[in-house]
Amino acid sequence: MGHYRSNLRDIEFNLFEVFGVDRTLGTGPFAEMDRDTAHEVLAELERVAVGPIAESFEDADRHPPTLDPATGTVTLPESFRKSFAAAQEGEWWRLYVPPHLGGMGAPPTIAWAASELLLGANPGVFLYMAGPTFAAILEGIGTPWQKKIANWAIERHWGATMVLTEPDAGSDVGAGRTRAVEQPDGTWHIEGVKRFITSGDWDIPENILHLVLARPEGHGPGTKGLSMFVVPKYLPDPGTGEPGARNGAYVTNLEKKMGLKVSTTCEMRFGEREPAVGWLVGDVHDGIAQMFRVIEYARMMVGTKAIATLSTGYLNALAFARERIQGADLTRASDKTAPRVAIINHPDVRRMLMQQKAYAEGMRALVLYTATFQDAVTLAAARGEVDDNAVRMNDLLLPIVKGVGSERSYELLASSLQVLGGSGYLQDYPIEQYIRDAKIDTLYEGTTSIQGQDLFFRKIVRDKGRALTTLFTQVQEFVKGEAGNGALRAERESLGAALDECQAMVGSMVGFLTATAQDKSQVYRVGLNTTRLLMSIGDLVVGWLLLRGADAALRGLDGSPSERDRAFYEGKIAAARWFAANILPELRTRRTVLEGTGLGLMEMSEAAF
Ligand code: ST9
Ligand code: FAD
Repeated sequence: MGHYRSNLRDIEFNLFEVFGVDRTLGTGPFAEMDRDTAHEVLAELERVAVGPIAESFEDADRHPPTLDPATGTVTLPESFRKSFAAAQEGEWWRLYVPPHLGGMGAPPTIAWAASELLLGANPGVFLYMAGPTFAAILEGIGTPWQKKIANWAIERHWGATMVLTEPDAGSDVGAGRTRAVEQPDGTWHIEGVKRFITSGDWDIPENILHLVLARPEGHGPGTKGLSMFVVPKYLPDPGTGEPGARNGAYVTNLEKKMGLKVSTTCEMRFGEREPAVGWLVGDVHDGIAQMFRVIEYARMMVGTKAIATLSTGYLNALAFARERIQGADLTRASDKTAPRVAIINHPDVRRMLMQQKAYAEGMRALVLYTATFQDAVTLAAARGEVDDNAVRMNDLLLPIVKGVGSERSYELLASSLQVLGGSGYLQDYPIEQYIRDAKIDTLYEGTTSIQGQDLFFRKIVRDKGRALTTLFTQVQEFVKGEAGNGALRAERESLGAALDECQAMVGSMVGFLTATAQDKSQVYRVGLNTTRLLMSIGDLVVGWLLLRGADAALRGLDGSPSERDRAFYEGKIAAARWFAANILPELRTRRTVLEGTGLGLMEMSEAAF
């Protein structure tokens, strides 16, 4: 058995039994993918993910890629090349591009469900698969020439990168200093140093498209002064797309990292050896908004990656807990002759396992719930309309998927390891690597601080609370409804109380913000609480989605489920009940802490730290 333990049963439970995604499968833009096809795709992908895609997970960590500084060429480990080839052979990239670019016509819900399998098995493989997705974005917003480049990128399997970060511009992208100089022929020369660029170079694709933020000469400061350029590694032949002359975008260093080692993190220098020729995307100076189209996919991907890792961490811990015999049952602890039991029988091990199960499954539901709004956006676009509500809901949920998904997964992977005792600390098991590989998820694509600020300032305040009200109204309707037919009454009450706490937290924070009209320092009271609010709304939504799952599971039990399904449904109900009883009440304390926030921490001198 390889390291990856998938949970397709729970993925499909959410898709079909909770969210009813099959209602739109096989129709409109998803005509090519009916429910049976979706099931076949996911089942086949699961087989390959657990098999050849997962195969190199450990070896590629122990034998990471290498850089030849003379040529700027990165060589990937042989084992990983095989995993990547398995993903390419299945042409899984077709899940991520629209039909007119060769896509399968999969709705985002199915695409993200598939992504969980790839990301859980071998996240590096998925990261190197960004080419078609990024090219499809370029095809949507580029000039006719750039659309041509995008089509070549898809047909010829080029790689792609997103290039924002610089030594002095991380969270503060607007501090970027990389310059863009317009040339008489309409191209641009990019000059500067970027760092931490994922997949900056690798030796499989014939070409790599870099989507680069740079500041045209004379443009203003901050993010609004940045423009986006497409800068290929090799300049393509204008007729055929065949890679021609080497362009001046080189990898000059590979970072040595804590984890996710097979995914290269590169320093890139533009315009030092040869000019780095680029084209202004769409011929418009709208770089940050254009780049956010890419960032939105990538933030969803990062949250999904983290949650996929927690899920396999939990399932590995569960398998261990069923096998490992240690100690007597607590009821017979004083009886030295009592039989020794598997550790899954110990209450504290059950507590750890249930916490992992509830969050892994609740956050999986969060990813797929978010994707239902992406489905709605796609369906509306096919009708030539904009589904404003779905756009707002997707925007609201993205920082929760990314911020909460990554923080909780990293935190709870420590619990997965803990279940294994000392064995978990060894490289004989995959969990120490899961922890190392998942830490990055709280950092890149905007740290958790950035996600918390994005949620409050942009997705709540700037949105005038519209999407949040829609979300809270849905939760409230569930609380007041008949879900579970009496069986979930206490849990719905607990959810109702948690909703009240979240509403009060948002109200207090809006109050702090309003008070800045008299006293600017009041904004610190907001800043001291944005992460708390992010995590709290995350818990509320996870609790609600788990209860929706429990409601669906109760319906499943009403039929005549197989023995396996009966246990599955009982597990769904137990997880939702546990979360409502053990996690949701914590929101009361968080609200009290939030309301009592003073300015002491900000007034304290730096020296006193
Ligand atoms: C990185 C890459 O870390 C890591 C991994 C790479 C993986 C690549 C592979 C991915 C594969 C994906 C495949 C998926 C396929 C699956 C498909 C399945 C269907 N939303 O607030 P302001 C815009 S890369 C939208 O004033 P500041 C907006 O245009 C590095 N737009 O910000 C706005 O203008 P306006 C990642 C947003 O103070 C403008 O920005 N680095 C949003 O100037 C200015 O906004 C980071 O993420 C949003 N949420 O700048 C940086 N927010 O207001 C993190 C802003 O007029 N730092 N805009 O609309 C930040 O995000 C900062 O808050 C900041 C601040 C830079 C935005
Ligand atoms: P900083 O911005 O210096 O942050 C340091 C700390 O300060 C963090 O805790 C942060 O939350 C906090 N902080 C900073 N500003 C604020 C604020 N205003 N309010 C509150 N707290 C704040 N970038 C790319 O462009 N392309 C890539 O492909 C890419 N891949 C990456 C791969 C890896 C492995 C890594 C490590 C990074 C990658 N990045 C990439 C860069 C990544 O997006 C940045 O590291 C990230 O945005 C944070 O920037 P920073 O590291 O400079 O940290």
